[in-house]
Amino acid sequence: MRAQNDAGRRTRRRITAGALGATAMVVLSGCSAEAQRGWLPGTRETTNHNAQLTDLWVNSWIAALAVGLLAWAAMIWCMVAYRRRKNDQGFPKQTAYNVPIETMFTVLPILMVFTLWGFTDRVQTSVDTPIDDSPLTVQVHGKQWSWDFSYSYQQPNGEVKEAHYQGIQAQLDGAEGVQDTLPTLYLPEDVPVHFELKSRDVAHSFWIPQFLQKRDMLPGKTNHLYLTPQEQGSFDGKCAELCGEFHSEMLFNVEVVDEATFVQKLDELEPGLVGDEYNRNPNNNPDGAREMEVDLQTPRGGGSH
Ligand SMILES: [Cu+2]
Repeated sequence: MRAQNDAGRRTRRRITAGALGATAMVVLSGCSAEAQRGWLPGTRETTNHNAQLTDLWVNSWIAALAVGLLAWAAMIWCMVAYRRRKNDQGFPKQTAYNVPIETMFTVLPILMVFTLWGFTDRVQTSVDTPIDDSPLTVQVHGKQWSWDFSYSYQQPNGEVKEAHYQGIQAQLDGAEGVQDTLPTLYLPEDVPVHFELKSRDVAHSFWIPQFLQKRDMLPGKTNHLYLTPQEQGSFDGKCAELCGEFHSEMLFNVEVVDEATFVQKLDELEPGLVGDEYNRNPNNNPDGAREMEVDLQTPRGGGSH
């Protein structure tokens, strides 16, 4: 009788293990390219950072799933193995505490959090390492509710080209072709870009979803992003910080083009740069205010002299 029970249990265990293994295979191998990059937008090659950001994302999910499967299996096993059986009476054996198990429950999660933190820190440090010699610096000003782009590009022949574009608010009226009227950020393929991110008024956030990076734009502060676009094409950009009534219309286009086309586009833009002189709150920008001869003591809209 006992031998029969043992054999049955072993078979059941083998079936369970097989089913779990098959599920894991299907989930982990990923049925499609989308699944393999964790349904993130873009591809591994869109910028020089996409591959490592995708790997961090996908591997974190695999680790979470593995921990989840272990925890769920342990829970279900407890429920089944220690269920109340027919003819059971009273309470099961009551235990107050178990120091080794409770130590494990404390130490394991701490280890897991630090492991996750370690991998995140490594990728973050690599992605955010400043690059001082980018041939292209793009100063981006966020403003309610559009974008200013100022390009400073040192061409391979050493000549520096400066050009800018000042956006006006998009009018999303549902008509076709509105996207073409949005401000367009041009970037050359395979050229490292240094973005200087600023705000003219309130907190905004610079986000090109397919580039997998997003960064705050705060009044009175400059934030930085360093990346190299590696694939030509059109991408969507948007503000990712609720910044007022028309936040949802604070959109832009991104065109990654070859170097020659990029230089040609710069020639079509307004020459020179636009700086902080157009910031709405001159208190955050005393230099710009001085250039524009704004009196810092007088509130804007008020006072007369
Ligand atoms: Cu905004």
